[in-house]
Amino acid sequence: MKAIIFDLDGVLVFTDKFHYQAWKKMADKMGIYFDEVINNRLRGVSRRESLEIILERYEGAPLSEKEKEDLMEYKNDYYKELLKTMGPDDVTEDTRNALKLLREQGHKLAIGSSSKNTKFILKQVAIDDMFDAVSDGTNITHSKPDPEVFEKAAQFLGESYDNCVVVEDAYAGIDAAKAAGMTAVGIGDATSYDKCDYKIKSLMELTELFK
Ligand code: B16
Ligand code: MG
Repeated sequence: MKAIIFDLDGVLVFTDKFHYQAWKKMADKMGIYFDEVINNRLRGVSRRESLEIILERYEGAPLSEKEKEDLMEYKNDYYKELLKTMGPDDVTEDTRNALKLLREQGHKLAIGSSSKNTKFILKQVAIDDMFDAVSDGTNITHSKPDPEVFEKAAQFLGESYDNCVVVEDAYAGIDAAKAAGMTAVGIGDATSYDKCDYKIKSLMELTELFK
């Protein structure tokens, strides 16, 4: 039996549009140009690194550490307001059924997400009881492509890295999985990345791949 570690945003739920709206609000306040192309570069990247990417377009006086903290808080407060509009319907039937079936097949399931809002999101969409472990932005010091978030997930599960499968939508997440010596399954955007061991269109395919 395998331990299957799921990335959250872009795999189980789709919060891209909320990240975009919240970063856009912050960028507009600061007079910084921001668009969906820049937003795509933030996928799987930590909040702090996301801010630095957005600030590449900032032309004002240098910002202090405190000002940067305030900007991240401003963004996250609005992002959390948007997350409150999510509910159980924001997880597809396919995803719900796949998680249920994988558990019935005897696999251990975990989350490996860069997001510090992971537990809040899992509760909002009512899948918080489907996982044996949650490793997220609150328990790591290095974000993807560093393997730490997935290594911690494996440690929480008590599994060896080579028995773990990671399901990811971001190139940085596939790199992180391979750096940990895990099997990397790409979905969504990551299916165009040649480092994936497997590429899937739907999570239900996992129940066949790892029967
Ligand atoms: P937060 P994942 C990532 O989640 C998102 O893809 C990325 O866009 C975001 O910046 C990051 O979480 C941090 O999120 O601000 O909520 O801590 O794809 O690793 O599940
Ligand atoms: Mg993701």
